[in-house]
Amino acid sequence: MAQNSEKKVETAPPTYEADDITVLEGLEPVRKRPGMYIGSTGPTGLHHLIWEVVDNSVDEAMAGHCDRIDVTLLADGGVRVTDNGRGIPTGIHKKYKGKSAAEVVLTVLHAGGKFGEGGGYKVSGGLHGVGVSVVNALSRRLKLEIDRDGDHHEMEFADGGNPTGPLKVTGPAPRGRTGTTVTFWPDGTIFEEIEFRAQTVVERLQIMAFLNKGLEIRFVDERSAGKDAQIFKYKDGIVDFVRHLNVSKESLFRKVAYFERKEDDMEVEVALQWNTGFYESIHSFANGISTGDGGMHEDGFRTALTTVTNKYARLKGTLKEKDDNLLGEDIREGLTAIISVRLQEPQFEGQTKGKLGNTPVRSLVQRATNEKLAEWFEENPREANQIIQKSIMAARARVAARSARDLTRRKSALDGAGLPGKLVDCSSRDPRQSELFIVEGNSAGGSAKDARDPKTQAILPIRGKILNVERARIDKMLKNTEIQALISAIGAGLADDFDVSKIRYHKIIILADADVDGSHIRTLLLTFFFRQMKALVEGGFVYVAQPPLYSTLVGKEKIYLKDDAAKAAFLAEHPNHKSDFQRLKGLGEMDFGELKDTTMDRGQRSLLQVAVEQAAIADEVCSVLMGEDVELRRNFIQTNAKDVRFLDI
Ligand code: 0RA
Repeated sequence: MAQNSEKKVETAPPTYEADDITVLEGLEPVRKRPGMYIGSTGPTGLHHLIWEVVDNSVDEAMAGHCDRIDVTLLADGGVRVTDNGRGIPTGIHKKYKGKSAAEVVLTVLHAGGKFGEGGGYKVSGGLHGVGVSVVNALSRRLKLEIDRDGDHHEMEFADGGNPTGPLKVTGPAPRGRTGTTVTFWPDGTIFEEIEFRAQTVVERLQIMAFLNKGLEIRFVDERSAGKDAQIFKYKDGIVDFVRHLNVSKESLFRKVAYFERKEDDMEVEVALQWNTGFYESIHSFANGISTGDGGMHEDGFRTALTTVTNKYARLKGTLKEKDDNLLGEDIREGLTAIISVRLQEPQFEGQTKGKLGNTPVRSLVQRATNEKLAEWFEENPREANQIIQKSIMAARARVAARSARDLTRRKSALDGAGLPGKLVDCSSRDPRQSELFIVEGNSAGGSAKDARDPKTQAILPIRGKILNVERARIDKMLKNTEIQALISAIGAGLADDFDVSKIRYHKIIILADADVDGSHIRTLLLTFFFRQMKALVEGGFVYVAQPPLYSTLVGKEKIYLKDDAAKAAFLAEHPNHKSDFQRLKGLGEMDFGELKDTTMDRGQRSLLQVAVEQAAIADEVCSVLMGEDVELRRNFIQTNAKDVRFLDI
């Protein structure tokens, strides 16, 4: 801060000195405590800069003045966001004498929305909506371009928001064009790293396009050659979003239900459809910001969905007087829904600020759903009946699962520990030092048994392909012997009953081949953990190990290379390497020495080579598990990047 002021006073043109001090004071707190404004200085905070700038353009679109936004990751590390809105006002601002309104927007905290003229309500995200001045404060350079009133204006800022000169007209605007372009280069002294991740940006932009029907958002990554623009534009908004989420699933019927309701200072839009699967996938947003922990809007929706469905089922006689009501969870089985609300001052609560706290929203969504979904059921009796039939099946499975679970509990009480017969357990009873290797097939299990450290390493061989829990209800799952073995070996229950404090091992390691079959079994296991023992994944207890593809000798030492890329890298580093490369067979054919060297002995450096690319694993699971469910995928990749770890020494 003091340091900045000095630097600024030294370099700024004299006429700008006085003004600059105010500006510096204005943005100083942001540079001093970036976390307060953007959450963190890690990757999340870094990407926040883009969301902030794009949000401003989206606001302009929501006000009806803009229908196209271009986001470009530049080869030099900058980001350019262009819109075709009205352009930030360029006139001299009354309050800040001598400064253009545009300069004020870029240099004064929270100045962005202050110019919004009346008429309609201005909605802006809570965490976002801190203003583009925050982006300026955290950039080493920012360039502003405005096309307005036939002129092209430019202004630049350096080292955290210091103007390098006033806003200037540099030429005519392109034929009748209006709009704003903000290009910024994040400050490397503030952020831990300043490289943007294209996938993160793309997924977010796509969601923004879904939530703002008709808005065209284009993305280009100029950092890699030959990448075409990705264009997101959805005529039907969140209806398209629901279709997109269900694309890799089998939908129960073709139609997507949609309704909306506007009241003086808030509005809600809901789209929903069911698939033949068994999991619910409800995504909610407030002012375009994902509310991953739900909140008032979701509560209102869930309550009304349960009421409306039971009412309809009784009205039509599908549920008889003697029948119990369907539970919410029965009705939500296979449901994909988007709930998007807009309101004036959203309150984001909870630890991760992912929960909407505004109470009036609950009533709005509940009333809207009660009324409009009842209408939709009346207008679409065939679909309504399919939903109810599916809910009834879910209710039956729920009852069956309860007795199956009771049975499992009784059984394990009788069998003492109730451990599965094929588990080769370790002798330690301390979960913190115990590891469970889940190994595909009996022969691999045999080698693993010989290679292990019997004190801390347990082996559970499983038959080729376990049940795909994505396609099975819980009652069926509980009858499956491989699943039973997993549940009892891990020892902490299942689904709602899962208690992570009871797990018998703090490392649960999936050991499967690098081939297609191995990848399939790994995916099935990860799916099982993700769906039925989520706390295991979230707590970082799940690991993935994979044997390397190659070995070669360097002198007398055997070196293992994970894949073709590792082999190529090794050859590049050792151009004079003469020894042959051994292509290792699958786990089943590896002898215990090889297995020990590559996957199970933490004393050996080569252990590192079992790790496969994190992103590849995440993608593999995601594509099977979540299909195109971008939001879920993103969450999972984040969880996964942190929590599905790779054996490390
Ligand atoms: C304040 C007033 C007006 C437009 C904007 C701000 C505006 C800001 C941004 C930020 C990115 N793109 C933007 N586009 C517009 C409207 C002033 C008027 O013409 O009445």
